[in-house]
Amino acid sequence: MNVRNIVLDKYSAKVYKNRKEHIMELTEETKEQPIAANSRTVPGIITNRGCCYAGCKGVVLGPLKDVLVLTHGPIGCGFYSWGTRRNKAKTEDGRNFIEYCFSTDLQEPDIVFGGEKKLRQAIKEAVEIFKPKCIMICSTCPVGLIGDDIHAVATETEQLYGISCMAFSCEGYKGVSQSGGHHIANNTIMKKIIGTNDTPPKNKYSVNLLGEYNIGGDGWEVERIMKRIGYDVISVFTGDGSFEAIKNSHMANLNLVQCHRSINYIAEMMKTKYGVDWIKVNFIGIKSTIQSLRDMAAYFGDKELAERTEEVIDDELANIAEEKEYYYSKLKGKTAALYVGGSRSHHYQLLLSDFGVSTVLAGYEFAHRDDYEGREVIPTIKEDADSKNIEHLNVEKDDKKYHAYLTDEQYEMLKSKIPLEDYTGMIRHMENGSIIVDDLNQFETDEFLKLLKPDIFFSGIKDKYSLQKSGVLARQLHSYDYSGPYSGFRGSVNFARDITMGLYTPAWGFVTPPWKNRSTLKASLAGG
Ligand code: CFN
Ligand code: HCA
Repeated sequence: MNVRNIVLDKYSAKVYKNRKEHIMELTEETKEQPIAANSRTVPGIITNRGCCYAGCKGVVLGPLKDVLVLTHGPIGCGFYSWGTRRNKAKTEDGRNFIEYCFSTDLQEPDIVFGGEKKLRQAIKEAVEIFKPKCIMICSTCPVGLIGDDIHAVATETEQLYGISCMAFSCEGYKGVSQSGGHHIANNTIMKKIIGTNDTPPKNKYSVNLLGEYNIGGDGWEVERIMKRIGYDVISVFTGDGSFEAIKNSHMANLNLVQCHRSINYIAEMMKTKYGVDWIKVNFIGIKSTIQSLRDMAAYFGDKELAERTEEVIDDELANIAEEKEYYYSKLKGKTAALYVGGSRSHHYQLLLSDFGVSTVLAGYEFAHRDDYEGREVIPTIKEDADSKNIEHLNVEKDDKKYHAYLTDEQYEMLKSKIPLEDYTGMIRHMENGSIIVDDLNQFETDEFLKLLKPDIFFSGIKDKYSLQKSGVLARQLHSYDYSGPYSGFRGSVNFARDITMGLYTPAWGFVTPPWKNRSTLKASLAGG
Protein backbone atom coordinates (compact mmCIF):
# COMPACT_ATOMS: atom_id res chain seq x y z
CA MET A 1 0.00 0.00 0.00
CA ASN A 2 1.43 3.37 -0.93
CA VAL A 3 0.14 5.36 2.01
CA ARG A 4 1.67 8.57 0.76
CA ASN A 5 -0.23 8.46 -2.51
CA ILE A 6 -3.54 7.62 -0.85
CA VAL A 7 -3.29 10.82 1.17
CA LEU A 8 -1.93 12.99 -1.64
CA ASP A 9 -4.59 11.82 -4.11
CA LYS A 10 -7.26 13.59 -2.09
CA TYR A 11 -5.74 16.99 -2.85
CA SER A 12 -6.59 19.34 -5.71
CA ALA A 13 -3.96 19.41 -8.46
CA LYS A 14 -2.41 22.64 -7.17
CA VAL A 15 -2.08 21.54 -3.57
CA TYR A 16 -0.95 18.07 -4.68
CA LYS A 17 1.93 19.63 -6.60
CA ASN A 18 3.09 21.46 -3.51
CA ARG A 19 2.54 18.80 -0.86
CA LYS A 20 4.07 15.89 -2.79
CA GLU A 21 7.49 17.49 -2.33
CA HIS A 22 7.01 17.53 1.46
CA ILE A 23 5.90 13.94 1.98
CA MET A 24 8.19 10.96 1.61
CA GLU A 25 7.52 7.24 1.96
CA LEU A 26 10.91 5.76 2.70
CA THR A 27 12.36 3.13 0.39
CA GLU A 28 15.94 2.47 -0.74
CA GLU A 29 15.32 4.79 -3.71
CA THR A 30 13.50 7.63 -1.95
CA LYS A 31 15.96 7.74 0.97
CA GLU A 32 18.43 9.69 -1.14
CA GLN A 33 15.86 12.10 -2.54
CA PRO A 34 15.56 15.65 -1.25
CA ILE A 35 12.53 16.62 0.83
CA ALA A 36 11.11 20.12 0.48
CA ALA A 37 11.35 22.04 3.75
CA ASN A 38 11.47 25.55 5.20
CA SER A 39 9.03 26.93 2.64
CA ARG A 40 5.73 28.76 2.93
CA THR A 41 2.64 26.81 3.97
CA VAL A 42 -0.04 26.80 1.25
CA PRO A 43 -2.50 29.54 2.28
CA GLY A 44 -5.71 28.04 3.66
CA ILE A 45 -4.08 24.89 5.00
CA ILE A 46 -4.31 24.52 8.77
CA THR A 47 -0.64 24.26 9.71
CA ASN A 48 0.66 23.54 13.20
CA ARG A 49 3.60 25.88 12.81
CA GLY A 50 4.32 28.83 15.08
CA CYS A 51 5.61 32.29 14.22
CA CYS A 52 8.90 34.18 14.12
CA TYR A 53 8.16 35.88 17.45
CA ALA A 54 7.52 32.45 19.05
CA GLY A 55 10.95 31.28 17.87
CA CYS A 56 12.78 34.41 19.01
CA LYS A 57 11.03 35.38 22.22
CA GLY A 58 9.19 32.21 23.18
CA VAL A 59 11.99 29.75 22.57
CA VAL A 60 15.42 31.40 22.61
CA LEU A 61 15.14 34.56 24.74
CA GLY A 62 12.28 33.67 27.07
CA PRO A 63 14.29 31.28 29.29
CA LEU A 64 16.96 33.88 30.21
CA LYS A 65 16.37 34.32 33.92
CA ASP A 66 18.37 37.50 34.50
CA VAL A 67 16.97 39.37 31.50
CA LEU A 68 13.73 41.30 31.51
CA VAL A 69 12.23 40.21 28.20
CA LEU A 70 9.58 42.72 27.20
CA THR A 71 7.03 41.91 24.52
CA HIS A 72 6.02 44.99 22.60
CA GLY A 73 2.60 43.97 21.39
CA PRO A 74 -0.89 42.78 22.28
CA ILE A 75 -1.10 40.90 25.57
CA GLY A 76 -1.90 37.52 23.99
CA CYS A 77 1.52 37.22 22.32
CA GLY A 78 3.37 37.82 25.57
CA PHE A 79 1.08 35.62 27.61
CA TYR A 80 0.98 32.66 25.23
CA SER A 81 4.74 32.57 24.74
CA TRP A 82 5.20 32.66 28.51
CA GLY A 83 2.41 30.63 30.07
CA THR A 84 2.76 27.62 27.80
CA ARG A 85 6.56 27.28 27.87
CA ARG A 86 7.82 24.91 30.56
CA ASN A 87 11.38 26.23 30.66
CA LYS A 88 12.44 26.09 34.27
CA ALA A 89 15.04 28.25 36.01
CA LYS A 90 16.56 28.58 39.48
CA THR A 91 18.39 31.58 40.81
CA GLU A 92 20.57 32.11 43.82
CA ASP A 93 19.59 35.70 44.57
CA GLY A 94 15.85 35.08 44.36
CA ARG A 95 15.47 37.38 41.35
CA ASN A 96 14.07 35.31 38.53
CA PHE A 97 12.52 37.22 35.67
CA ILE A 98 11.01 34.20 33.97
CA GLU A 99 8.37 34.16 36.67
CA TYR A 100 6.93 37.31 35.10
CA CYS A 101 5.28 38.02 31.79
CA PHE A 102 6.24 41.52 30.65
CA SER A 103 4.24 43.19 27.91
CA THR A 104 3.33 46.68 26.70
CA ASP A 105 -0.24 45.42 26.15
CA LEU A 106 -0.75 47.37 22.92
CA GLN A 107 -4.29 48.54 22.31
CA GLU A 108 -6.08 49.98 19.29
CA PRO A 109 -5.19 53.66 19.99
CA ASP A 110 -1.49 52.67 20.17
CA ILE A 111 -1.77 50.97 16.81
CA VAL A 112 -3.33 54.11 15.34
CA PHE A 113 -1.11 56.73 17.00
CA GLY A 114 2.09 54.68 17.49
CA GLY A 115 3.30 52.55 20.38
CA GLU A 116 6.75 53.97 21.16
CA LYS A 117 5.45 56.17 23.95
CA LYS A 118 3.95 53.16 25.66
CA LEU A 119 7.16 51.20 25.17
CA ARG A 120 9.24 53.95 26.80
CA GLN A 121 6.79 54.09 29.70
CA ALA A 122 6.91 50.29 30.14
CA ILE A 123 10.72 50.38 30.22
CA LYS A 124 10.68 53.18 32.79
CA GLU A 125 8.36 51.16 35.03
CA ALA A 126 10.41 48.01 34.52
CA VAL A 127 13.65 49.78 35.47
CA GLU A 128 12.08 51.38 38.54
CA ILE A 129 10.41 48.23 39.83
CA PHE A 130 12.78 45.43 38.79
CA LYS A 131 16.14 47.16 38.27
CA PRO A 132 17.26 44.71 35.56
CA LYS A 133 20.80 44.72 34.15
CA CYS A 134 19.46 43.85 30.74
CA ILE A 135 16.18 44.39 28.88
CA MET A 136 15.30 42.70 25.61
CA ILE A 137 12.47 44.18 23.55
CA CYS A 138 10.67 41.80 21.20
CA SER A 139 8.39 42.98 18.43
CA THR A 140 5.10 41.40 17.47
CA CYS A 141 3.24 41.68 14.14
CA PRO A 142 1.51 45.06 14.63
CA VAL A 143 4.73 46.73 15.76
CA GLY A 144 6.35 45.91 12.43
CA LEU A 145 3.27 47.09 10.56
CA ILE A 146 3.04 50.48 12.28
CA GLY A 147 6.81 50.96 12.20
CA ASP A 148 7.68 51.64 15.86
CA ASP A 149 11.48 52.03 16.06
CA ILE A 150 12.30 49.61 18.87
CA HIS A 151 16.02 49.80 18.11
CA ALA A 152 16.08 53.56 18.70
CA VAL A 153 14.20 53.05 21.98
CA ALA A 154 16.78 50.41 23.00
CA THR A 155 19.71 52.79 22.34
CA GLU A 156 17.93 55.52 24.25
CA THR A 157 17.31 53.13 27.16
CA GLU A 158 20.99 52.25 27.41
CA GLN A 159 21.94 55.93 27.54
CA LEU A 160 19.19 56.91 29.93
CA TYR A 161 19.51 54.12 32.48
CA GLY A 162 23.06 52.78 31.92
CA ILE A 163 21.87 49.19 31.40
CA SER A 164 22.03 46.84 28.42
CA CYS A 165 19.04 46.95 26.14
CA MET A 166 18.62 44.99 22.93
CA ALA A 167 15.82 45.08 20.40
CA PHE A 168 14.63 42.15 18.28
CA SER A 169 12.62 42.76 15.13
CA CYS A 170 10.96 39.37 15.30
CA GLU A 171 7.49 40.29 14.06
CA GLY A 172 5.43 37.12 13.93
CA TYR A 173 4.74 37.25 10.20
CA LYS A 174 8.44 37.32 9.23
CA GLY A 175 9.62 34.31 7.29
CA VAL A 176 7.75 31.03 7.15
CA SER A 177 7.87 29.67 10.72
CA GLN A 178 9.57 29.91 14.12
CA SER A 179 12.90 29.24 12.47
CA GLY A 180 13.60 32.83 11.40
CA GLY A 181 13.07 33.91 15.00
CA HIS A 182 15.82 31.61 16.27
CA HIS A 183 18.18 33.26 13.87
CA ILE A 184 17.23 36.81 14.85
CA ALA A 185 17.70 36.01 18.56
CA ASN A 186 21.01 34.25 18.06
CA ASN A 187 22.51 36.93 15.84
CA THR A 188 22.07 39.54 18.54
CA ILE A 189 23.27 37.22 21.32
CA MET A 190 26.40 36.66 19.25
CA LYS A 191 26.91 40.31 18.41
CA LYS A 192 26.17 41.85 21.78
CA ILE A 193 26.64 39.30 24.56
CA ILE A 194 29.10 36.51 23.79
CA GLY A 195 32.69 37.58 24.36
CA THR A 196 32.00 40.46 26.75
CA ASN A 197 33.56 38.77 29.80
CA ASP A 198 36.79 36.76 29.94
CA THR A 199 36.68 34.77 33.20
CA PRO A 200 38.82 31.64 32.68
CA PRO A 201 37.08 28.24 32.94
CA LYS A 202 37.38 26.21 36.17
CA ASN A 203 39.02 23.29 34.40
CA LYS A 204 40.11 22.14 30.95
CA TYR A 205 36.90 20.23 30.30
CA SER A 206 34.85 23.33 29.77
CA VAL A 207 31.72 23.21 27.66
CA ASN A 208 28.61 25.14 26.70
CA LEU A 209 25.37 23.32 26.14
CA LEU A 210 23.67 24.83 23.10
CA GLY A 211 20.04 24.35 22.04
CA GLU A 212 18.82 23.08 25.41
CA TYR A 213 15.88 25.04 26.79
CA ASN A 214 15.33 23.14 30.02
CA ILE A 215 11.78 22.12 29.22
CA GLY A 216 10.53 20.04 32.18
CA GLY A 217 14.07 20.21 33.63
CA ASP A 218 15.84 18.42 30.74
CA GLY A 219 18.85 20.70 30.92
CA TRP A 220 19.26 20.14 34.66
CA GLU A 221 19.39 16.40 34.16
CA VAL A 222 22.06 16.74 31.46
CA GLU A 223 24.09 19.13 33.62
CA ARG A 224 23.85 16.74 36.56
CA ILE A 225 25.45 13.97 34.49
CA MET A 226 28.10 16.22 33.01
CA LYS A 227 29.06 17.60 36.40
CA ARG A 228 29.36 14.06 37.80
CA ILE A 229 31.90 13.33 35.11
CA GLY A 230 33.81 16.52 35.84
CA TYR A 231 32.82 18.96 33.11
CA ASP A 232 32.70 22.67 33.75
CA VAL A 233 29.43 23.81 32.19
CA ILE A 234 30.07 27.47 31.47
CA SER A 235 26.71 28.34 30.00
CA VAL A 236 23.52 26.87 28.63
CA PHE A 237 21.74 28.49 25.68
CA THR A 238 19.26 29.27 27.04
CA GLY A 239 17.51 26.86 29.43
CA ASP A 240 17.99 28.09 33.00
CA GLY A 241 20.28 30.41 31.08
CA SER A 242 21.78 33.69 32.06
CA PHE A 243 22.98 36.78 30.27
CA GLU A 244 25.95 36.93 32.67
CA ALA A 245 27.06 33.34 31.91
CA ILE A 246 26.63 33.72 28.15
CA LYS A 247 29.00 36.72 28.19
CA ASN A 248 31.73 34.24 29.10
CA SER A 249 30.72 31.35 26.84
CA HIS A 250 33.50 31.94 24.29
CA MET A 251 35.99 30.82 26.99
CA ALA A 252 34.72 27.21 26.73
CA ASN A 253 36.71 24.53 24.92
CA LEU A 254 33.78 22.84 23.29
CA ASN A 255 30.21 23.61 22.26
CA LEU A 256 27.69 20.80 22.56
CA VAL A 257 24.78 21.21 20.19
CA GLN A 258 21.59 19.51 21.41
CA CYS A 259 18.96 21.18 19.23
CA HIS A 260 20.83 21.77 16.03
CA ARG A 261 17.92 23.50 14.32
CA SER A 262 17.59 26.41 16.69
CA ILE A 263 21.26 27.09 17.38
CA ASN A 264 23.64 25.86 14.68
CA TYR A 265 24.09 29.54 13.86
CA ILE A 266 25.83 30.27 17.16
CA ALA A 267 27.96 27.12 17.01
CA GLU A 268 29.22 28.05 13.55
CA MET A 269 29.77 31.71 14.42
CA MET A 270 31.67 30.83 17.62
CA LYS A 271 33.86 28.43 15.66
CA THR A 272 34.72 31.18 13.17
CA LYS A 273 35.17 34.01 15.64
CA TYR A 274 36.63 32.31 18.71
CA GLY A 275 37.77 28.91 17.39
CA VAL A 276 35.44 26.98 19.71
CA ASP A 277 34.81 23.54 18.19
CA TRP A 278 31.35 22.01 18.29
CA ILE A 279 29.86 18.57 18.16
CA LYS A 280 26.29 17.43 17.88
CA VAL A 281 24.99 15.65 20.96
CA ASN A 282 21.67 14.06 21.83
CA PHE A 283 20.76 13.50 25.44
CA ILE A 284 17.33 12.14 24.59
CA GLY A 285 17.53 8.36 24.79
CA ILE A 286 19.77 5.97 26.68
CA LYS A 287 21.97 4.86 23.82
CA SER A 288 22.14 8.41 22.48
CA THR A 289 23.19 9.77 25.87
CA ILE A 290 25.94 7.17 26.15
CA GLN A 291 27.14 7.94 22.62
CA SER A 292 27.13 11.68 23.30
CA LEU A 293 29.13 11.30 26.52
CA ARG A 294 31.66 9.10 24.69
CA ASP A 295 31.93 11.59 21.81
CA MET A 296 32.65 14.33 24.33
CA ALA A 297 35.36 12.28 26.04
CA ALA A 298 36.83 11.41 22.63
CA TYR A 299 36.96 15.08 21.74
CA PHE A 300 39.09 15.87 24.77
CA GLY A 301 41.15 12.73 24.12
CA ASP A 302 41.98 12.29 27.81
CA LYS A 303 42.28 8.79 29.28
CA GLU A 304 41.17 9.81 32.77
CA LEU A 305 38.10 11.58 31.42
CA ALA A 306 37.19 8.57 29.28
CA GLU A 307 37.46 6.27 32.32
CA ARG A 308 35.37 8.57 34.47
CA THR A 309 32.78 8.76 31.67
CA GLU A 310 32.48 4.95 31.59
CA GLU A 311 32.19 4.80 35.39
CA VAL A 312 29.34 7.29 35.41
CA ILE A 313 27.60 5.54 32.50
CA ASP A 314 27.80 2.20 34.33
CA ASP A 315 26.47 3.67 37.53
CA GLU A 316 23.61 5.54 35.85
CA LEU A 317 22.66 2.43 33.90
CA ALA A 318 22.68 0.30 37.03
CA ASN A 319 20.33 2.80 38.71
CA ILE A 320 17.70 2.52 36.00
CA ALA A 321 18.22 -1.14 35.01
CA GLU A 322 15.17 -2.59 36.71
CA GLU A 323 12.74 0.08 35.50
CA LYS A 324 14.21 -0.02 32.03
CA GLU A 325 13.58 -3.72 31.73
CA TYR A 326 10.05 -3.43 33.11
CA TYR A 327 9.01 -0.65 30.73
CA TYR A 328 10.68 -2.38 27.80
CA SER A 329 8.50 -5.41 28.45
CA LYS A 330 5.42 -3.17 28.46
CA LEU A 331 6.26 -1.09 25.41
CA LYS A 332 8.04 -3.46 23.04
CA GLY A 333 6.31 -3.75 19.65
CA LYS A 334 4.23 -0.56 19.96
CA THR A 335 4.24 2.03 17.19
CA ALA A 336 4.48 5.80 17.34
CA ALA A 337 4.02 8.88 15.20
CA LEU A 338 5.99 12.03 16.01
CA TYR A 339 5.37 15.53 14.83
CA VAL A 340 7.26 18.33 16.57
CA GLY A 341 9.30 21.41 15.65
CA GLY A 342 12.79 20.98 14.32
CA SER A 343 14.70 18.38 16.32
CA ARG A 344 12.63 16.34 18.74
CA SER A 345 10.94 14.22 16.06
CA HIS A 346 14.39 12.80 15.44
CA HIS A 347 15.73 12.65 18.99
CA TYR A 348 12.67 10.94 20.47
CA GLN A 349 12.74 8.16 17.89
CA LEU A 350 15.99 7.05 19.50
CA LEU A 351 14.51 7.09 22.99
CA LEU A 352 11.47 5.15 21.76
CA SER A 353 13.71 2.55 20.15
CA ASP A 354 15.43 2.03 23.54
CA PHE A 355 12.06 0.71 24.70
CA GLY A 356 11.26 -1.29 21.56
CA VAL A 357 8.80 1.26 20.11
CA SER A 358 9.10 1.82 16.36
CA THR A 359 8.24 4.99 14.49
CA VAL A 360 5.79 4.79 11.61
CA LEU A 361 5.58 8.51 10.86
CA ALA A 362 7.82 11.45 11.74
CA GLY A 363 7.75 15.04 10.68
CA TYR A 364 9.04 18.49 11.48
CA GLU A 365 7.12 21.73 11.61
CA PHE A 366 9.92 23.96 10.39
CA ALA A 367 13.16 22.02 10.04
CA HIS A 368 15.46 22.77 7.14
CA ARG A 369 16.64 20.15 4.70
CA ASP A 370 19.83 19.55 6.65
CA ASP A 371 17.81 18.43 9.70
CA TYR A 372 16.25 15.69 7.58
CA GLU A 373 19.37 14.76 5.67
CA GLY A 374 22.04 15.73 8.21
CA ARG A 375 24.78 17.64 6.50
CA GLU A 376 27.20 16.87 9.26
CA VAL A 377 29.56 13.96 9.00
CA ILE A 378 30.45 12.06 12.13
CA PRO A 379 34.16 11.74 12.97
CA THR A 380 34.63 8.12 11.85
CA ILE A 381 33.81 9.05 8.30
CA LYS A 382 36.89 11.22 8.15
CA GLU A 383 39.06 8.22 8.74
CA ASP A 384 37.27 6.23 6.07
CA ALA A 385 36.88 8.92 3.48
CA ASP A 386 39.38 8.98 0.66
CA SER A 387 41.75 11.91 0.59
CA LYS A 388 39.71 13.67 -2.06
CA ASN A 389 36.71 13.78 0.21
CA ILE A 390 38.80 15.05 3.05
CA GLU A 391 39.98 17.91 0.90
CA HIS A 392 36.37 18.91 0.36
CA LEU A 393 35.64 18.68 4.05
CA ASN A 394 38.40 21.11 4.97
CA VAL A 395 39.61 19.01 7.87
CA GLU A 396 42.96 17.38 8.49
CA LYS A 397 43.10 13.64 7.97
CA ASP A 398 44.15 12.90 11.53
CA ASP A 399 42.04 15.61 13.09
CA LYS A 400 39.19 13.73 14.71
CA LYS A 401 38.41 16.61 16.94
CA TYR A 402 35.29 18.10 15.52
CA HIS A 403 32.44 17.07 13.34
CA ALA A 404 32.57 18.46 9.85
CA TYR A 405 29.59 20.48 8.75
CA LEU A 406 28.99 20.37 5.02
CA THR A 407 27.98 23.39 3.01
CA ASP A 408 25.28 22.92 0.37
CA GLU A 409 27.90 22.47 -2.38
CA GLN A 410 29.93 19.99 -0.35
CA TYR A 411 26.82 18.05 0.47
CA GLU A 412 25.74 17.80 -3.17
CA MET A 413 29.26 16.80 -4.17
CA LEU A 414 29.74 14.19 -1.47
CA LYS A 415 26.38 12.67 -0.81
CA SER A 416 26.74 9.87 -3.32
CA LYS A 417 30.24 9.08 -2.03
CA ILE A 418 29.52 8.96 1.68
CA PRO A 419 27.02 6.35 2.88
CA LEU A 420 23.77 7.71 4.24
CA GLU A 421 24.35 6.17 7.67
CA ASP A 422 27.24 8.54 8.23
CA TYR A 423 25.07 11.65 8.14
CA THR A 424 23.44 12.86 11.29
CA GLY A 425 19.94 13.79 10.07
CA MET A 426 16.62 12.18 10.91
CA ILE A 427 16.24 10.11 7.74
CA ARG A 428 19.23 7.91 8.48
CA HIS A 429 17.53 6.60 11.62
CA MET A 430 14.26 5.71 9.94
CA GLU A 431 13.12 2.36 8.60
CA ASN A 432 12.01 1.72 5.07
CA GLY A 433 8.23 1.87 4.84
CA SER A 434 7.92 4.75 7.32
CA ILE A 435 6.53 8.14 6.37
CA ILE A 436 8.23 11.52 6.69
CA VAL A 437 6.14 14.65 6.45
CA ASP A 438 7.31 18.23 6.47
CA ASP A 439 4.81 20.79 7.85
CA LEU A 440 2.16 18.14 8.53
CA ASN A 441 -1.32 19.68 8.54
CA GLN A 442 -4.57 18.78 10.23
CA PHE A 443 -6.05 17.01 7.20
CA GLU A 444 -2.95 14.85 6.72
CA THR A 445 -2.83 14.07 10.44
CA ASP A 446 -6.36 12.67 10.28
CA GLU A 447 -5.65 10.70 7.09
CA PHE A 448 -2.36 9.18 8.22
CA LEU A 449 -3.90 8.31 11.56
CA LYS A 450 -6.54 6.19 9.83
CA LEU A 451 -4.01 4.47 7.57
CA LEU A 452 -1.08 3.91 9.93
CA LYS A 453 -2.96 3.46 13.24
CA PRO A 454 -0.04 4.30 15.54
CA ASP A 455 -0.50 3.36 19.21
CA ILE A 456 0.63 6.80 20.29
CA PHE A 457 0.89 10.17 18.60
CA PHE A 458 3.41 12.70 19.91
CA SER A 459 2.80 16.29 18.91
CA GLY A 460 1.61 19.62 20.28
CA ILE A 461 -1.37 21.34 21.81
CA LYS A 462 -2.99 22.24 18.50
CA ASP A 463 -3.59 18.69 17.30
CA LYS A 464 -3.69 16.89 20.64
CA TYR A 465 -7.44 17.10 21.17
CA SER A 466 -8.53 15.95 17.75
CA LEU A 467 -6.16 12.98 18.09
CA GLN A 468 -7.61 12.06 21.45
CA LYS A 469 -11.14 12.35 20.16
CA SER A 470 -10.16 9.94 17.41
CA GLY A 471 -9.40 7.43 20.14
CA VAL A 472 -5.60 7.64 19.95
CA LEU A 473 -3.28 8.35 22.83
CA ALA A 474 -1.69 11.77 22.34
CA ARG A 475 1.27 13.06 24.30
CA GLN A 476 2.70 16.55 23.99
CA LEU A 477 6.33 16.43 23.06
CA HIS A 478 6.78 20.20 23.36
CA SER A 479 5.61 20.66 26.94
CA TYR A 480 5.74 17.00 28.07
CA ASP A 481 2.17 17.38 29.36
CA TYR A 482 3.39 18.79 32.67
CA SER A 483 5.91 15.95 33.17
CA GLY A 484 9.68 15.57 32.65
CA PRO A 485 12.58 15.62 32.61
CA TYR A 486 12.84 13.20 29.71
CA SER A 487 16.57 13.62 29.03
CA GLY A 488 19.49 11.45 30.09
CA PHE A 489 19.17 8.18 31.97
CA ARG A 490 16.62 9.12 34.62
CA GLY A 491 14.59 11.06 32.09
CA SER A 492 14.30 8.03 29.83
CA VAL A 493 12.47 6.05 32.49
CA ASN A 494 10.25 9.03 33.32
CA PHE A 495 9.26 9.07 29.67
CA ALA A 496 8.70 5.31 29.51
CA ARG A 497 6.60 5.48 32.68
CA ASP A 498 4.39 8.25 31.26
CA ILE A 499 3.69 6.50 27.98
CA THR A 500 3.17 3.14 29.66
CA MET A 501 0.54 4.77 31.89
CA GLY A 502 -1.13 6.23 28.84
CA LEU A 503 -1.09 3.07 26.76
CA TYR A 504 -2.38 0.88 29.56
CA THR A 505 -5.17 3.33 30.41
CA PRO A 506 -6.74 3.55 26.96
CA ALA A 507 -9.48 5.93 28.04
CA TRP A 508 -9.64 7.72 24.71
CA GLY A 509 -10.63 4.52 22.94
CA PHE A 510 -13.85 4.45 24.98
CA VAL A 511 -14.95 7.90 23.88
CA THR A 512 -17.50 8.34 21.11
CA PRO A 513 -16.54 11.59 19.42
CA PRO A 514 -19.36 14.08 18.90
CA TRP A 515 -19.15 13.81 15.12
CA LYS A 516 -20.07 10.09 15.25
CA ASN A 517 -23.50 10.77 16.82
CA ARG A 518 -24.64 13.97 15.21
CA SER A 519 -23.75 16.28 12.41
CA THR A 520 -21.47 19.07 13.58
CA LEU A 521 -22.26 21.32 10.63
CA LYS A 522 -25.56 23.16 10.62
CA ALA A 523 -26.93 25.13 7.73
CA SER A 524 -30.24 26.64 6.85
CA LEU A 525 -31.55 28.11 3.63
CA ALA A 526 -31.92 31.87 3.55
CA GLY A 527 -35.38 32.73 4.73
CA GLY A 528 -36.01 29.10 5.69
S1 CFN B 1 12.23 23.46 23.00
FE1 CFN B 1 13.06 23.18 20.98
S2 CFN B 1 14.04 21.35 20.42
S3 CFN B 1 14.21 24.78 20.06
FE2 CFN B 1 12.61 24.27 18.73
S4 CFN B 1 13.44 22.84 17.33
FE3 CFN B 1 10.14 24.47 19.27
S5 CFN B 1 9.38 25.21 21.11
MO1 CFN B 1 8.08 23.45 20.58
S6 CFN B 1 9.25 21.79 21.54
FE4 CFN B 1 10.05 21.98 19.56
FE5 CFN B 1 12.51 21.75 18.98
FE6 CFN B 1 14.73 22.92 19.06
FE7 CFN B 1 10.59 23.43 21.51
S7 CFN B 1 11.02 20.23 18.55
S8 CFN B 1 8.63 23.20 18.41
S9 CFN B 1 11.25 25.95 18.11
N1 CFN B 1 11.50 23.16 19.83
C1 HCA C 1 5.89 27.67 19.51
C2 HCA C 1 6.12 27.07 20.89
C3 HCA C 1 5.79 25.60 20.96
C4 HCA C 1 4.31 25.36 20.81
C5 HCA C 1 3.89 24.04 21.32
C6 HCA C 1 2.61 23.42 20.81
C7 HCA C 1 6.27 25.10 22.34
O1 HCA C 1 6.69 27.43 18.63
O2 HCA C 1 4.93 28.37 19.31
O3 HCA C 1 2.16 23.69 19.72
O4 HCA C 1 2.10 22.59 21.56
O5 HCA C 1 6.98 24.14 22.41
O6 HCA C 1 5.92 25.73 23.33
O7 HCA C 1 6.49 24.89 19.96
